[in-house]
Amino acid sequence: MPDKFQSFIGGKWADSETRASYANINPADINDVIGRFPACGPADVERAVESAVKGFERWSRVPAPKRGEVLKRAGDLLTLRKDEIADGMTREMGKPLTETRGDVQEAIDTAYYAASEGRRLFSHTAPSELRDKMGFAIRRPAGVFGIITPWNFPLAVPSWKIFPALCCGDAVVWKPAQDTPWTAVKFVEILLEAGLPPEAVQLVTGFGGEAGAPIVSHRKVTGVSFTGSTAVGCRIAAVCGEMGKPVSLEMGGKNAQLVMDDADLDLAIEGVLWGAFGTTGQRCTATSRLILHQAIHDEVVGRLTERAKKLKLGDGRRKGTDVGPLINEDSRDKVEKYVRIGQEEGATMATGGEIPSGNGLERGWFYRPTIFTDVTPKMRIAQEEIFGPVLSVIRVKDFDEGIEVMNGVRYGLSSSIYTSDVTRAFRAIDRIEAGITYVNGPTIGAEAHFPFGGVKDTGNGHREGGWPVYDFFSDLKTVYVDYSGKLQKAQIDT
Ligand code: UN1
Repeated sequence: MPDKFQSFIGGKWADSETRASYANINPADINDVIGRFPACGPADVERAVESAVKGFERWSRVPAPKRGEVLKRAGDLLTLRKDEIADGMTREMGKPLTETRGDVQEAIDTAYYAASEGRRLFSHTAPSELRDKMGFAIRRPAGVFGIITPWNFPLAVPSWKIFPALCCGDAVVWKPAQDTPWTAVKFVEILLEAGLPPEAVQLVTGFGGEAGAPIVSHRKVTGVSFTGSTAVGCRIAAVCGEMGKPVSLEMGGKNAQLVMDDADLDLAIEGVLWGAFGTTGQRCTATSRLILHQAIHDEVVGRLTERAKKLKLGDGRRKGTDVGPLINEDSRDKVEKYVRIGQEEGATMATGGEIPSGNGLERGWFYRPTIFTDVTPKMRIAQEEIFGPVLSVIRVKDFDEGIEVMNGVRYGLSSSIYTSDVTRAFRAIDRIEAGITYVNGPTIGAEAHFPFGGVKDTGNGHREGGWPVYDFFSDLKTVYVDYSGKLQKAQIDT
């Protein structure tokens, strides 16, 4: 019998009202069932939101520095349990242990950042235009937030949302991806152990249609923060738009690394291997296009292909594994579909393009790191997000064409340029249409205390990470105090 896990609703661990549950499976070995988790539905969401409203009343009255102390303890507990959580996270979503340890570390960093923000939560003040009058804005808790998160960073991405929300005094109703409920259970356990009032966090496991959608449309849910696909994000935004709710969206990417003729090629090759095939290419920041200056194109392709062939596929919990499996069958099918599309479009497959077997690989959703060359900018494999270990290489004649190709997609999350020319580097920073640009580093590796997010179809103007996210999760109240003892009229008593 597989282990049975529960959601956390109404201040206690609970099954779904309908008792429906689903199996959570190790993507590196589909015979390994991690456990059964509640498949929650609208009735569970109703209970969760009602309870979160009470949690908000209580938590929002705790002084912000004290809220920060709870988050500090959560960071300490994550630090103590880093290896255990990384191990379980790899088991449930596949990326190698070094990466899941990084995922936990990102949550720890975010916890400590949020903890210290409890003693700031700065806002604005400015001199009044009138005598004997003062004006300032104060930051206030905003309400109950719906948090909907993906499986590729099962702890880091939720922590980017949940810690700042809690720091601001909000309560959260969290629907984690159906593929990574185990990590979510661990996160909630830690929040409770750290001293969070139970009703301030609600964990609703299950599927988007049944468990996610009712959170988004619930009238007592103040706002929604979502990371996932552009298609789902836009549907969520439509509902929030109708209801006048704030919504923060972090969506698709088609990130490129541009390598110029003056680049350090060793560095550029290391960078693209990590950016394209780390997390099996399943990051919204993953490098899925490599734009090469024609002068170094053949050399980079030759050396990169050799290196990619040597990447070791396997169970992420086994030592020496470079690349884990895809998250599930649908994701691998999608990768296979795009590889076929690439071939039909006339791109050349330099390596990969197959499902591996042997050494137990047939038990998981593995796919060989794949590189397409002779890709032209309008091909679907150069335009659409694949979310897997597939890299499209595009040759350009110069810097201007490189930037044009880089910008010629609907997304704008991350980007990278390798060059030793400082002028080119700054021109690239200026001209690349993306929320993040790396110089001489791959497209992945965002740090917890910097703004994170994208332009164009990647986002809707909000940022996570760093300080901007605190704007999203709090309200501003502007206060005017007139101590003149008479009626003063702004704009009229000039
Ligand atoms: C994501 O893929 O959704 O910069 C987040 C990075 C990580 C976060 C990725 N720190 O690649």
